[in-house]
Amino acid sequence: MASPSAAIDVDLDEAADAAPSSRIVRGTGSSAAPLELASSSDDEAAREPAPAAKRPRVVDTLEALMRSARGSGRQPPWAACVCGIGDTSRCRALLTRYGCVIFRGVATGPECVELEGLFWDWLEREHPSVDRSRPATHAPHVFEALGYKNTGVVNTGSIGQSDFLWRARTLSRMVEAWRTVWGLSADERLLTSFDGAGVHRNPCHPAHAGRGVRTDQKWYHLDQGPRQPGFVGYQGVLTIFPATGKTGSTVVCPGSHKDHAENCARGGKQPRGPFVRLTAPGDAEYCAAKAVQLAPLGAGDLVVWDSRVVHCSNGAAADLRPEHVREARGLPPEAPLPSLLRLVAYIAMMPRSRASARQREQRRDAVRRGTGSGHDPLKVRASAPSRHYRAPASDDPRWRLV
Ligand SMILES: O=C(O)CCC(=O)C(=O)O
Repeated sequence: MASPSAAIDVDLDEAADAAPSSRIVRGTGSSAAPLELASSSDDEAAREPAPAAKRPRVVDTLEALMRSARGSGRQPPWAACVCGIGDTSRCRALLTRYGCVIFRGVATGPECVELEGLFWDWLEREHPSVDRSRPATHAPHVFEALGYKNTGVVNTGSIGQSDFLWRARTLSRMVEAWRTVWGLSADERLLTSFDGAGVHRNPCHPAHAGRGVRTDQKWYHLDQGPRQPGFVGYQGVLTIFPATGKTGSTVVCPGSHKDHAENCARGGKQPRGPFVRLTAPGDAEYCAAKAVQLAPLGAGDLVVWDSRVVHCSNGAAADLRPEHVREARGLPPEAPLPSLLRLVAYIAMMPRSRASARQREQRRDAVRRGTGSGHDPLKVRASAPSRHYRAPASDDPRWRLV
């Protein structure tokens, strides 16, 4: 098994990567510091490390972070795996090393505002008792029926074919980011998952306080089981609101893709399907030693990880206070609190050439009928479609990703 620190042995300009979201340079990839991997036999993209005296090494900082986080019950924020869109060699190096990568500003600020509006359009149509401007209507009986109440994952009401998800998938920088992940040329086509969304309400909001809206943390898992050894694909999360260590974010164990077989088997686990919970003896220790929150993230940042990476999401910290929320969202001290703390779109793409003719037809059928998929674009699901669902017109751009 790789030691926790071995997976983090990289020299980066941390100031750029760990910058609060308000200071993150958008859209240019310029916050991606040069990647200087320490030489190691399993790093195809390894380069010579920089002289040790020139810069602090992230391995030291990360070990210090993990030490200081120990006992806090919360994974330390870490965002050193930033890559610019189009930088395929850095992306390959980060994915090889950590199994995860962050693209900043895949959606612009106005696009995030539009995406949030599309989410509310979907929610108000599916649940007419909800009014986006009246947080008292964002009630437990509605939100708990959207999918998994413990994690905030939404998978009902044809969300996977909603305008919200499709707008996010068809953003030009989204497609370019996924091209970067796969190292595709401009003429190679991608296809997308029909996955859902994640939504967390704000436990500090007066309408939600005391109503048990805080979602779980440490639900460590894999979405790729032992029957699929080796590389299969990637998963992704587009965050619509800025995220900090306090508000909650995606949690990953960097480098854990290298331990996939052990993670599937540790403690006598015998998982049958792709979903593997890390709750067996020894799992908690493994995750505690390695897990970080990918934070801070700005609105519109995309996180992508290898499906063999152990991951989960974090709900709000137990000590989250209104000022933490306002600070994360760039709101003045007297501003009303937002009802939602987190809104994310799950998006996984892969080269179209990986789908068989039969899988492509199943995917077209899913779009016609309004059914979705999980993280794997090749496995459509026979979920009940929304009665409000209407298939897109034959010239709709979304068909290009089907
Ligand atoms: O919401 C997240 O950041 C992660 C969600 C997740 O773990 C999953 O959908 O498998």
